[in-house]
Amino acid sequence: MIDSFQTFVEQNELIFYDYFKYISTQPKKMLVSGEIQKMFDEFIKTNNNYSSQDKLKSIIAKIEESVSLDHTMYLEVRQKIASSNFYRVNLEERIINNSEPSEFLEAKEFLVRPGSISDTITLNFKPFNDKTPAVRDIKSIGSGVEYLNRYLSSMMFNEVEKWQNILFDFIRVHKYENQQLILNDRIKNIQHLNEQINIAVQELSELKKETPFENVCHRLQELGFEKGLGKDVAEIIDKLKLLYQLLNSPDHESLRKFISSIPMIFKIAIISPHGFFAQQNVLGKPDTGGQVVYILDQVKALEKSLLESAKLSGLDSIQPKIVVLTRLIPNSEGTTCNKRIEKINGTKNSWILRVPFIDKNNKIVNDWISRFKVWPYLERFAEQAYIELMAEFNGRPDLIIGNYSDGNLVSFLLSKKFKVTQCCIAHALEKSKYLYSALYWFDLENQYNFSIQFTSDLITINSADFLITSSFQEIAGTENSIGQYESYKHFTMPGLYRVINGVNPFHTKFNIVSPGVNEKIFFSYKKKEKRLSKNSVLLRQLLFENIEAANVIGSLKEPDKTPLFSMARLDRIKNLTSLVKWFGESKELQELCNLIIVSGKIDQSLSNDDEEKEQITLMHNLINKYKLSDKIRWIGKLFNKDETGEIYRIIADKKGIFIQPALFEGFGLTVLEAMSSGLPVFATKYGGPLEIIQNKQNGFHIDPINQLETTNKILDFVREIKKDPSQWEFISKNAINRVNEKYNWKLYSQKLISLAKIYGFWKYATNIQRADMEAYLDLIYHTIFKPRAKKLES
Ligand code: UDP
Ligand code: LCN
Repeated sequence: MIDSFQTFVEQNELIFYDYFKYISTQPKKMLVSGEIQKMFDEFIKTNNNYSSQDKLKSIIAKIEESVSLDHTMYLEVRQKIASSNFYRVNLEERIINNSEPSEFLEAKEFLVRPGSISDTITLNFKPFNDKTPAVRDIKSIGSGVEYLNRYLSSMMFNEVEKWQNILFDFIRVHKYENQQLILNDRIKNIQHLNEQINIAVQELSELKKETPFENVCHRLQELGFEKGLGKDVAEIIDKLKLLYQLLNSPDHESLRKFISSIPMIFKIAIISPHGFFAQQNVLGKPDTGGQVVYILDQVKALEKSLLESAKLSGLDSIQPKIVVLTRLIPNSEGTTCNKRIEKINGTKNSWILRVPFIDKNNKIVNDWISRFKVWPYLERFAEQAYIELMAEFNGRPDLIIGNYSDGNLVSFLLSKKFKVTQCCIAHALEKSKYLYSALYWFDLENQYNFSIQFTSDLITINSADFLITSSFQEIAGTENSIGQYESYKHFTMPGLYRVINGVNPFHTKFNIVSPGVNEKIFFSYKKKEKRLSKNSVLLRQLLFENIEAANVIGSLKEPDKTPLFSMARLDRIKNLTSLVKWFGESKELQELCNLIIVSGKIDQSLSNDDEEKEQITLMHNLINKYKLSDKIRWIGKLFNKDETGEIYRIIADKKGIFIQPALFEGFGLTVLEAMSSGLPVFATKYGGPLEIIQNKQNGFHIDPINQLETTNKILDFVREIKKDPSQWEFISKNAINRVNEKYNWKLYSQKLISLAKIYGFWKYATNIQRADMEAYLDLIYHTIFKPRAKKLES
């Protein structure tokens, strides 16, 4: 935007102030972007003096929120992606002034809970955020490591001596258990290191390139070098030269290359406490979905990369180890979640380690608990896990990866205790899923405990050494919508605290590293030779042939109609009940299609999750209300992954469509799975799918709030493919290509390990500077998080 908002208002004062006045006289005193734009259209319609102009509309579309209090209006204007300005408009004097986020937040507090302002403390992260490097332009958001490398190498260049010493000390720290790596203490200082590099390079250059490390290890040790530089002479020379260059004329490329090649990650702890974490029979249970799938695939890919890089460094004898730490659930509902330890299939040395929750009376908690209620148990869980991880790893891990709010909190506690690098993965930040979830936290507290969860998120976002996200929008949204992390920048929970600069989306700690799909399980429906034929027949019968089964509702009268398919946990946000309603209210959809849903359970008495129970009842009511029983198959069964893969392909055999109607989706693995199977996908435009799918090229965006538009979009496509089946083929082929090109576990794991090393170096180099932020976070943990979590248990 060329003009600043304020200037633009002043230049067009007549229309703007009249429009602001119009908004302020509406009964709703607090509005969000969509409502503000809609009101502009209404204003123009009811006011003959003005006409709508595109420029004006585009400026109004930048207003993120408005609050009207008497004759004053407060505005948050998101001028650019991830950057907001605040304004105060005096409606009587027709003046607009710059304002502060705190004033805007206080206006909201006044509206929602008058009297709470003085009880609401201010948490301000600006002083800490200002001290850390940040990318400058929007395009670089989520590519933090590239900027950090440049920043670091320029510091090294400017303060050569200081940084040579930091690097020297850093390299010398590296050990695997008791085995020293890379440098030993024969090398005393930088000058000595430079000399020894020159001697080593000169002597090694006289040998054959393929001479293995073992043949030169004695001489290298005498010179001060240890294992870990490479498997043969060629690689050792390369590495030594790179180190020499980095010490004497650093640049970002040599820094990245050298640090990424140091063998420093062998043991990884991945933390994921909530839900049922197991390898079979769990997907689709409450709180148990994409995160489990993501982590199991991630572990396999990470282990492979760790093994490859150990081999390259000449450390074949080292066996990397990955432990997924989760909760042990004694009443495990037929799963393996009551077992302490379980090997992860297809890995050499990766494990699921389960530690139970202990209550305040020191008793083990026996049953599953909703992810919204786990907070009181996490500190005790972390303490016990610390002991068990120490034993499992025979020391400390080299990297801790937290998952979702609860896993990140445990990871914060453990990384502090182990003094290791902390990586944070959100998967889905609850804050963005519910409109005004922070502002109305008080009313939602009984069900969701957002005051605890958002405090936990604030702590972990700020404590993490680096964060990885699956998409750009997760960090900073789009031109028109705010990012999931960005939503933590300024917010208020009246009566508790208001947050200023809680997160900086431009921070270099943000990196986009998208997950992939397991290619052995999710592949094109056309690859007949890879498909399991026995499985396929049974599943086809279950989906289409109306075989009686205890966990199925509906039987298809005309099984050959185009199948509209959806699969998700039966959670309110997944919005499957709206899909049933859309189907129920469109006669034409019913004429052309059947609806196939795989989700949850069909018997609500078998569920112990309140939301799932509510959704089951609603599903039944809708099916009855719209008399859908001969046009729908609702299968309430948990499938294993290979079965799920085949289900998507069977739907694709029938030229079906996958629909993902969520009100909000953090990322959306089902979208990737369906696309890689060759299904045209219609998925929500709120969240990750907006970025996965390129509208009309390899799938379609839908607005789940707009029933008519969504139904018409699906209908248009169904009509079109009836006339011209090549349209289905076109989207199907593009969908497969999109996933193949963009979402890949191998790239993911290489990138993640490289990030862990670079941020590990950065942490090492800047440890002292972080003390003030750590103290601030500790204060928040002990004075806000902990008492609130404790209260949940009493
Ligand atoms: N899933 C499944 N059965 C179900 C529901 C879901 O196997 O009944 C799997 C699905 O294949 C996907 C994951 O669970 O791998 C859901 O991931 P997604 O990211 O779409 O959503 P989440 O559940 O994590 O919010
Ligand atoms: C959790 C979610 O809700 C999904 O949107 C993600 O795809 C999944 O985790 C994996 O990150």
